[in-house]
Amino acid sequence: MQNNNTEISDGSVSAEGRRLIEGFMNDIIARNPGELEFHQAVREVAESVVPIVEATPAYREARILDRLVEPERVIMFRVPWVDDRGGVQINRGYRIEMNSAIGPYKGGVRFHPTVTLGVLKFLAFEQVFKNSLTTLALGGGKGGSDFDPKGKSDQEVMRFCQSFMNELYRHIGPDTDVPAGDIGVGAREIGYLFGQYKRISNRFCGVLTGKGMAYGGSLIRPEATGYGAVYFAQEMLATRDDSLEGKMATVSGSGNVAQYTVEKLLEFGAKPVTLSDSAGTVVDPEGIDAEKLAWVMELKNIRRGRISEYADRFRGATYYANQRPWNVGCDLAFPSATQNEIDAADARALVEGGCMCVSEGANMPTSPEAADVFLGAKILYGPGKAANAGGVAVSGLEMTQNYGVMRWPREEVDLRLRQIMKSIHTNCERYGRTGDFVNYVRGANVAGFVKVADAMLQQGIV
Ligand code: NDP
Ligand code: 2IT
Repeated sequence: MQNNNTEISDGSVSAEGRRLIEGFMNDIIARNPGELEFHQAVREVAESVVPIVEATPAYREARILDRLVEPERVIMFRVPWVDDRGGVQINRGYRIEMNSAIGPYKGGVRFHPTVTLGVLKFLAFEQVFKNSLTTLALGGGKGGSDFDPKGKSDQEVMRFCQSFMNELYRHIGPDTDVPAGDIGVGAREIGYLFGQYKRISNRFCGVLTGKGMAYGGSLIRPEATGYGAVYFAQEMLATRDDSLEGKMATVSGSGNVAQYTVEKLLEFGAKPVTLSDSAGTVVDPEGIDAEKLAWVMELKNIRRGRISEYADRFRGATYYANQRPWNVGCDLAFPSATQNEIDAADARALVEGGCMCVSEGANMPTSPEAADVFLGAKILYGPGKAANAGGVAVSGLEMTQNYGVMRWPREEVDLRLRQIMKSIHTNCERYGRTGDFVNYVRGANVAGFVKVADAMLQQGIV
């Protein structure tokens, strides 16, 4: 790691570095008013990479960082659809094509009422660094809508997806932009989106990932994000000669990422004790075992019910309305719901409750103040752009299989996923280690940045 007048020897930023970061952030805030999550994501990266930029004249002169924070393209569109009662509904659709320096735009689509331009810009920005870390040729993008699939019939979801694709199709393609799932977008929605793309374009191709196994999907893609977050925790624990075996784990969310996090934790002999949704948390001191997990998967993926029902079904479990899982004492925490779901008080409760390792399945679940608590306590803290990169990595493997018109067996995809998570960990260590502590936040930001920055330099001012 370079030493210069913006950085001091323990890797922290000097007074001069801080002045540069504040100037940069003032500009970001003025140019992107009201986009709080975007400001937050950019600041975290700037804190890590400004010293590198200042020490590398070529980056500075080519204004790499100023270009990285400006999306290459933002598409916003009207999504009109007709509900089951014949009423006209209007939502807003988006696709942020953030950076294509190292590959086609790649990233999920989120359907949730909290979706705004600023939320999607933060997610697209994170995706650029995450995708760079995967070692694959994937640029960064994100899309979505303020549509809420909750309480909608399958027919309504289908009509919405078709209308969304009626505009999106002209902007995407297997070598330009390849969307996938995220919150509110799973196998059902990807199926409807793919069907409509194929119908309009008359092409059958790998334009989306997370596809069903019957039409070009990859084995292990549904599991990949959760499995990857657990593999990343395993790598972090190994640096302290420790393992997952016998550890008590809190998990938030109860969707795709949370479910497969629990599945992999069980395989490694850990004991997951919580799940949650936006209404509350369920705590099961006896542990969520394979049978209970199968019930949760049926509840969430088929019946589309609420996690509160778990406590009605399983004796010994308790449901806490409007609570998050972070007050439950644990060894490991896997935030797997949404952004900013751990605040400073939650982080302190985790550390005081004995938590030694946090592996983020969700994107930016930890507030900046909470991240400071984890870093200050020197626990193992794997930020989302490293820890949850397994999902997009297996999306990249799905693209490879589609290009080759082939399918790898489950064991092969899982092995590649493990290798990718291991290499992400090694890369974070390389840029984040100071003495015997690894700052994975800095490691992930710098490792992700350097590859994209070098590609941008080589491609000229575009
Ligand atoms: P799902 O839609 O399958 O599940 C989302 C879960 O999070 C639900 O339990 C949901 O509860 C909860 N949740 C959503 N919004 C909120 C909120 N505002 N407050 C509290 N809880 C909330 O999504 P995923 O599991 O796919 O995504 C979870 C996280 O993982 C997101 O941050 C996503 O960006 C990230 N991620 C996902 C990847 C993937 O491959 N799917 C890859 C990498 C990261 P409720 O039902 O009440 O809304
Ligand atoms: O945040 C993410 O990395 C995702 N939602 C998955 C993106 C993808 O293209 O698989």
